[in-house]
Order: sequence, then C-alpha cells, then structure tokens
Amino acid sequence: MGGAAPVGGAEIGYEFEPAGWVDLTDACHHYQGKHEVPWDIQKYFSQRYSIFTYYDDGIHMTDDAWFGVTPEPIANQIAGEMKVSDKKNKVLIDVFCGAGGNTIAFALTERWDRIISIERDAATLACAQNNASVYGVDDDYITWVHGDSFAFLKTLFSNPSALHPDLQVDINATILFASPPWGGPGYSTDEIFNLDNMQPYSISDLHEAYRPLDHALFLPRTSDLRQLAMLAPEDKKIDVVQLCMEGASKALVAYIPGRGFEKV
Ligand code: MGP
Repeated sequence: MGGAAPVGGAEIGYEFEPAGWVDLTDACHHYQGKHEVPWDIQKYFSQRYSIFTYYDDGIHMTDDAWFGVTPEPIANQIAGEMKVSDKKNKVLIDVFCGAGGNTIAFALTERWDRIISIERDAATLACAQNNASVYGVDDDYITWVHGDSFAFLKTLFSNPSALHPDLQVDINATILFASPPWGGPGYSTDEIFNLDNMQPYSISDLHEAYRPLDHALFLPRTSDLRQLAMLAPEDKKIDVVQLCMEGASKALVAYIPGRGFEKV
C-alpha cells in the first residue's frame, strides 16, 4: 500500500488497490463560522465560496488541506485547458488529490475515460470523496487511491501487474497533474521562488518521478521560469500559464511534455 495503512480496500495482494469509500474522521471539518477556524486558515475560510461554490452543501476539509486547495474557477480553467501534447490522453492521474478541488473539476469535464486520484492522508482522502459527492461527481469515474503517489508511479512504470486491475492503465495514453505542497504560504516572500527549495519535494524530485509522462505542475506564481525551461525535452517547449482571480495571479501551471520510456 505504498507505506500507508490500507483503508477501505476490499482485496488483498496488490501493492495498490482502489481505496473504496473512506469515512470522514474527527480531522475532517465543515466549519460554519470564523470563530471555529484556526487562525492560520481563517484567510482561506473567508474565501470558502470561491474555493468551493457549494461549500454550504457539506464540503469538508482537514485543516492542512486549506493551504493547498485550488479555488474552483482556477481548477475549472486548468481542467478545460489540460493538454500537454497532441497525444490523445484518456487517463488522468491527480497525484496530490488533497481535498479534491482539482479532481472534481477534471471529473466535471467528462473528458477522461478514467481519473485516478491519489492521496496519502486518509482523512484528506475522505474529504475529497465527500466533496466529490457534494458535486455529484460519479464515483465510478474516479478511482481513489490511498497511498504515496511516488511509490504508485514506480509500480505503474516498472511492475504494473502489482497494481489492482482497475489501476493498470495504458501509460501511453496517460497524463499526470500535480499540485504539490509548496512548503507553506511562506513561498510568497521570495520575489522569484527557487523551485529547488520547494518542500518537501523539490522540482527535481517531482520531475524525476513524472518525466516519462506528459505532466502539468501547479506551482507558485513567482516560480523561476528558467528552472522550468530546463525541464523541456529536446526540441520541445513548455507552456506556462498564469492563473488569475480578480486580476491577480494566484499560481501558475506548467505543461511539460513527457519523454516517454525509451529515453529515461
Ligand atoms: P496564497 O498564496 O496562500 O494566497 O494561496 P495569496 O495568493 O497570497 O492570496 P490572497 O488571497 O492572500 O490574495 C493562493 C493559492 O495558491 C491558493 O488558493 C492555492 O490554490 C495555492 N496554494 C497556496 N499554497 C501555499 C499552496 C501549496 O502549498 N500547494 C499548492 N498546490 N497550492 C498552494
């Protein structure tokens, strides 16, 4: 199970399997008033309706998930534009699912044959599943995985038969989306953000894990573009899009063509 205790899975014997339904825990909150909210996430709570339009319909969050959840208009923009190359990608893997903001937006496009959404923290995964059901997103369409996405990808690339059959996807038709932790809100104090300093995973850690696949990275708006440019495969370009709300950039997304498997 990639280092995490299995939750919800019914079958035994695979390194990774679909998570099944995960129950909400005491760490999953639907805050109703600011007085209930820890001070360091009050700013995000104030923006709850731009993060989830249907917040009042029972959206649940862990406290840590507030820092990284993608606001709905931005998640929808990415979901609409999600394309790295001319390849006909049919499967999308969301490797840092968090509370589900991006996965929900991807699912709402109905553009993918399958979405695999991976989250390491069981309580956060429970929130994502709950939030997807608030948005009426079909549970059969999203395959949830509780575990470490780096270990999942390693198995997918090197030993796919160790994955449950529902997770054995055609990697030549798969695109990956990553909205990793940036190391907390402190990133914004740097005029240009050095992606080697991103915590706990640097840009090299991420790129090393994702390079065979077309992938889109959701990163700080001030990310050093020279570092991103260096990730482009030979003779290919990387598209970088600034994502704005109310006239101000919130983040950027970099669309990076995969290198395939032969050249890795
Ligand atoms: P922010 O930088 O904390 O707020 O988050 P900002 O831009 O100062 O906005 P304002 O409301 O104070 O004006 C902005 C957006 O960046 C969040 O809504 C998230 O979508 C995203 N974000 C922020 N952090 C710290 C992370 C992170 O660690 N990981 C990911 N993936 N996204 C983050």
